[in-house]
Amino acid sequence: MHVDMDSFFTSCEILRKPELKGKPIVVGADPKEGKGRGVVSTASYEARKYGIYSGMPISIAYKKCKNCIFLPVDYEYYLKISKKIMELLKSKTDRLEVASIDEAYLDMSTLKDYEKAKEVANQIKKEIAEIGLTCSIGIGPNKLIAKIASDFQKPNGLTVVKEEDVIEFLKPLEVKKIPGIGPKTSEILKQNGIETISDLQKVNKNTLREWFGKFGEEMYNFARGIDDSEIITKYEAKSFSRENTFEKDTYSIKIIEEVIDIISKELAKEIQNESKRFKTVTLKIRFKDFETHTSSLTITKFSNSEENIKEIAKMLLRKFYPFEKPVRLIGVKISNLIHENKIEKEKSEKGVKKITEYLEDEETKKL
Ligand code: TTP
Ligand code: MG
Repeated sequence: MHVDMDSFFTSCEILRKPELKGKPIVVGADPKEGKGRGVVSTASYEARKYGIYSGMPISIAYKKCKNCIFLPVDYEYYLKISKKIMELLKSKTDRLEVASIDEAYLDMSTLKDYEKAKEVANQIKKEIAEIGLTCSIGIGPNKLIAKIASDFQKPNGLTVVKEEDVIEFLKPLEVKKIPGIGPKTSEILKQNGIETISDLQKVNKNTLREWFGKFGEEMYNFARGIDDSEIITKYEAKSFSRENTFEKDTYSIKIIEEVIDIISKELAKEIQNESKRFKTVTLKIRFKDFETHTSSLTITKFSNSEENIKEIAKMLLRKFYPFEKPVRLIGVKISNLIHENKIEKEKSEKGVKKITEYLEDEETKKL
């Protein structure tokens, strides 16, 4: 199940100012009577009738509707309401993925059938209405279909697409309904005569791969409603990092390397606790005058070893040595992470023994 709030930012505004209900509202940058910079965050459904949509320059939105009510973004307030909604959704499932400030995926696979899921959806809609908001819900055999379905009858919609109806459901939809197909991709498809998902279903995999690389393959599957991505229940860190500001700015590589040793040990412990491995190490160096540089190195095998972090960070440090000015701060980040159980067997050595054998490109090899 995918739940997406309707015109979220403007609905939150109406919640605290009920007199705005039914009016064309635009939340975003200050239009400054048409001279404003920045964009529209969202428009109420009444404002959308004037052709105003998210991401549009605010100056154009102003031209389209001078009488619309323009409000600034109050992210903190929307986040507070979002948290309340997510709490409510959490009580309906063991597995909830908060996908953005106003949308979430709920695993309903323990329920007996689609009818039961529909009952839960109606209950969710009722409880959200009690808060004073509306949402649209999609139910399907996977995340992709649930998401497309939630968008199908917006606002305040509920759409159920069973496995056997997926292909027919997708056929008449425009290709841009597939997540990841934005204006650029849909333009390329259009130039090739592909406008609906039905058109897309007729293109073979190799052609899509030629046009769009790896995403082309995904597109081939998505056009058929195939998606095996899982619900991600907990926030997964994309990187781990630590930094240290020296008590006194220093020229001493010995002092800096000692800090790198400590940081590397902490990072290795952290990544090992989460059963993860990294491929990229980034060093950050800030000099006395706040001039800051970062430098990264990616190895070809995943590692979780303290020694590897140390070694790479120190190699990167050499790029800045001898220091032209005293060093104020040093930081190390490990990224490009993978969970251990997702690594193929032959790549699952604990660490990399000779780092130089695993450097990814010629430039880093020179190091
Ligand atoms: P969306 O769910 O994409 O849009 P929405 O909730 O306003 O409208 P809809 O009824 O079509 O779902 O985005 C949720 C919020 O995220 C939206 O209210 C404002 C914010 N947002 C931006 O700030 N910039 C953007 O470009 C988009 C798309 C959304
Ligand atoms: Mg929304």
